[in-house]
Parts: sequence; structure tokens; C-alpha cells
Amino acid sequence: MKAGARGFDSKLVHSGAQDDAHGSVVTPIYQTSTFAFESAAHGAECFAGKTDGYIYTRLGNPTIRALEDCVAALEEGCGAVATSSGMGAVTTAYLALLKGGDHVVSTASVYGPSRILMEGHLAGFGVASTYADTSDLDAMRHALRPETRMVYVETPSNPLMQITDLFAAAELAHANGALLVVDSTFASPYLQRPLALGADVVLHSVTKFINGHADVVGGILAARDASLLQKLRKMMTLTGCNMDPHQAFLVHRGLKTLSLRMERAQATAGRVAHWLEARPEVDWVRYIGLPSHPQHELAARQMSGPGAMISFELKGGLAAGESLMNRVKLATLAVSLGGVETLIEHPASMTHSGVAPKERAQAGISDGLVRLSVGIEDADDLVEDLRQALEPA
Ligand code: LCS
Repeated sequence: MKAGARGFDSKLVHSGAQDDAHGSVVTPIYQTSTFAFESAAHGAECFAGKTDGYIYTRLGNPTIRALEDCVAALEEGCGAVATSSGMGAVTTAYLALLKGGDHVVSTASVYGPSRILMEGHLAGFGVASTYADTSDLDAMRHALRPETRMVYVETPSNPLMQITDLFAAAELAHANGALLVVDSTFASPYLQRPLALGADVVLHSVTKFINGHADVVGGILAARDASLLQKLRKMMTLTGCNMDPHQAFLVHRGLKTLSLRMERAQATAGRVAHWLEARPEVDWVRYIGLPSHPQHELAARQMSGPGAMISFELKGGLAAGESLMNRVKLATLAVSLGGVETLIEHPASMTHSGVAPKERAQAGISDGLVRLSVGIEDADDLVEDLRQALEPA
């Protein structure tokens, strides 16, 4: 990193730069599967971990390293491990930090596949789990068991924007001998730094705000200390869910404008959320920046802004939501989130359709809920698009 890059935005631009022979301002794409050793002894030293040299791209690569170092600096962690997808990061955290006989307490309204992987597959290896409303500290406390070894929190949660108090969750987890792992995808490091609040591992689907351009799938984990980082890196290399150099180059390129994108999308989201809340067709709106959000004040303490994700339900329920999604013209009907373009989707039939209806209802994901990921288009155009979609011709 360049001397003098102390603030978040300077780190965004300058962290993770890797030296190369030609003085490239941007880290090149090291499109290679393997790296030549200087000698047999050097190869042996690399394998023994006695020197920092690169060996093989699944284990490490300068382009991937540049992204990892940048995210580690932003998250204030001791290092980071990039993965092929956000689910690769979730899988790595579960497998690296849990074993048969352990118990996990997790946020009930997490991204569907994070829950399905735990309840449907890790359970088969003897890992038990309890899904609780972690925005309620008593519910989280009651869910803990003596054998709880991980508290897995998604905050803000997908798609309900529930906020878990990370400082309190870290205290609860640590007092119980458990690690706190936080999926911070909805916030991005620009709005929230879980490690500074006591979390042990923070992970992201970089597919979303970190890359920000809807053109790459990827994930990353950052760890509080070197022993956790080593466990995560070892599991990532064993499961083979590594990022590739071209993917890392694109993500690092997108990441540099995170602050600018987030500021603009968040300002527009605030306007859209207030507008939606005042519409007669709308039953309720869940946006962290609205005083009506149940954890509005906690979010204001824990995050530096409310972000760009909105969930809402129309009074006409599912049918009205479907009609809205079919009638928007500027917003795109698609899953994923966190890009420069506004996306609209229906969690019950799309992102969270794999979660059983009963569990979905318990987690508060109603059938009429519509999720909006606000991009950086003109706020006036987005409001007009929603207006024409809401009002019958
Ligand atoms: N964690 C969160 C909070 C997510 O929203 C997602 C994906 C993942 C992890 C997994 O990341 P991936 O493997 O897709 O990079 N969320 C999606 C969503 O809400 N719509 O489409 C994907």
C-alpha cells in the first residue's frame, strides 16, 4: 500500500497494489496456473511456508492477493481469502470452523442457500443448528447451547433488513466459547466493519456491492487473527473454491468506486423508500434509513449509512407485487443486488424459494414481499418508473 493511504477511500484506491517488473499502476492479471521456482530448495521452502513465494493459483496468485489485501485493509482484518462465489465463502466458513457435534446459532432470515447448506447438508455431518431472530438479543441468548461453537449473523439480513447488534452478539458468542461470523454483504465494508465490533470473521458475496457491476460472481472472507485466517485459507484450497485471477481483477477494479457508488445508491434509495412509504398502495416498507425500521437507531450506531436495499409489501399482496414486477420498465426483474442498475425481485418464489414455507413465514418473509436493490440511475426516473408500475393505466 502507498504511504499515506490512511483513510477508507485512500485504502480503496491504493491497498493491495502488487509490485511488478514494469511499474504497472494497476495489478496485472497473472493468468497462470502455476509459478516457477528459482531452485529445488526454493520450491521446498515455498511448500514449507518458510518463504512467501507463489506456488499454484488455487493456493494463491498476485492478482487475487491484491484484492485480498485490499479487502483485509478495508475490513481492518489480518488478511482475507477470496473465493469463487459468496456461497464458496459461506461453505469455507462452515467447514473450516465447525465439526460434528458442534451447534450453530444463525439469523433466521439469512440468504436461503446459507440456511439450506447448514440444515440440509452440514446436519448430515453432525452439525446442529438453531435459526433465531438474532435482532432480538434474548432470542439469540436462548438459542445458545453449551456446544454452540458459531454464531452466524447476517446483518442487514436478506431480504428483511433486520439488524443484529454486532457488539452484543460478539460478547454473547465469546462468553459461550463460540466464534462470531458475520455475512456483511448487504452493508459492504463502506457501511459496516464487523471485525472492529468484535466479530471473528466477516464474509461477503462480492458479486454484490464490492464488485458492484453485475458482471462477476465471487466471495471473500476476512479474519480477525492469523490462526483463523490460516484455517479459512486451508479449507478454501482443499475444497477448491478459489477465485480466479481474471475474476479478481474485475472485482478489484469495481471495488475502487465502492464509496462513490454506495453514496449515490443510498441517497436514491432513501428517496425511493420515503416515496413508497407515502403511497396508498403500499402496506409497509422496510428500509434501514426510515424511522419506521424497528432497529433504525441501532443501525445508525453500527453502520455509517442505511445502504441501498429496500423491501416492501403492497396492500394487494402477492398479486399486486407480481403486477408491479411485470410493469416496471427501468428497473430490471432479476435476482442479485448491489450493482449500478436497479433490480427488483420476489424472495418467496426466487431467492428464498428453497426455504420451507413454514420457516419462511416464521422468518417474516411473507409471500407478498418485494425486494428492490437501488442502483445509481436518476432518482426521478426510478420514482416515475415505480409510479407508472403501481398506477393502473
Ligand atoms: N450472502 C448473501 C447475503 C447473499 O445475498 C448472497 C447471494 C450470498 C451470500 C451468496 O453469494 P453468491 O454465491 O451468489 O455470490 N444473494 C443473492 C440474492 O439475494 N439474489 O441472488 C443472489
